[in-house]
Amino acid sequence: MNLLVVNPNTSVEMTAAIGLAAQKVAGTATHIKTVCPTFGPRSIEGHYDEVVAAAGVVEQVRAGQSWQPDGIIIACFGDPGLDGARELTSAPVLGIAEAAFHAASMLATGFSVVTTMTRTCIIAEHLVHRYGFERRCRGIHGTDIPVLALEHCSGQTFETMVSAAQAALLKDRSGAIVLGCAGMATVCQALQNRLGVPVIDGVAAAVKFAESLAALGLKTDKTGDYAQPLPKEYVNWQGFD
Ligand code: 5HY
Repeated sequence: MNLLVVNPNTSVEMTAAIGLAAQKVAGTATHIKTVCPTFGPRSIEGHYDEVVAAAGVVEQVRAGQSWQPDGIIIACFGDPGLDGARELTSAPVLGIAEAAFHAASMLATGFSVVTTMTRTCIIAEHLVHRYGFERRCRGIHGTDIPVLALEHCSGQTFETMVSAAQAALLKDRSGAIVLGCAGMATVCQALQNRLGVPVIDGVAAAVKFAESLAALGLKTDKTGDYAQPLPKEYVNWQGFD
């Protein structure tokens, strides 16, 4: 099967790292193609970045249709462009935050999110409510680690994540950690070894969930609000022809 992984930021290095993280867990019969938008922010660290990144996501989902993906993953913790992407295809489209929340909820009665810039915590909070995980997510914690600092995760950066996760587990009385950035995928296993609790990287979780949904022959509902976009003129945008 084919899985299209879209990194909504335009960091070539992070796109490659996300692709490796996806490939690492993919089944032998799964082909992974990892892309990023042709425009937009190098990293997504707030509402404005997300607006632009969402347009980049639908740009890449449209462009990726010729490859006939069996599943699509939006590899940014804000799940930007998720609903718009679901309108463009019948293949399952998974955001890494939604996938990670589901995985964590099957492993512990409560989980904590450890993310990057503190100002992005509100975005994760909105997603917790949007996806209905208020009873399971016990806390969302910023580390003020810039997203691009994760491209070369130093020992100090790693220890900052360990300390934040340890404090979250104690404060929230939670039993699992959700990583609040696709760029954290590379340190997921090392964190889990240090913390002694399940640590969920949304990229890996989304890949396995997408494989399962595709293997079950399950597709996105196209009878309601996820039906194909209505044909219309788009000014200075390729749009949906
Ligand atoms: C991400 N930003 O996963 C998010 C993390 C965040 O560029 N990739 C980004 O802080 O929202």
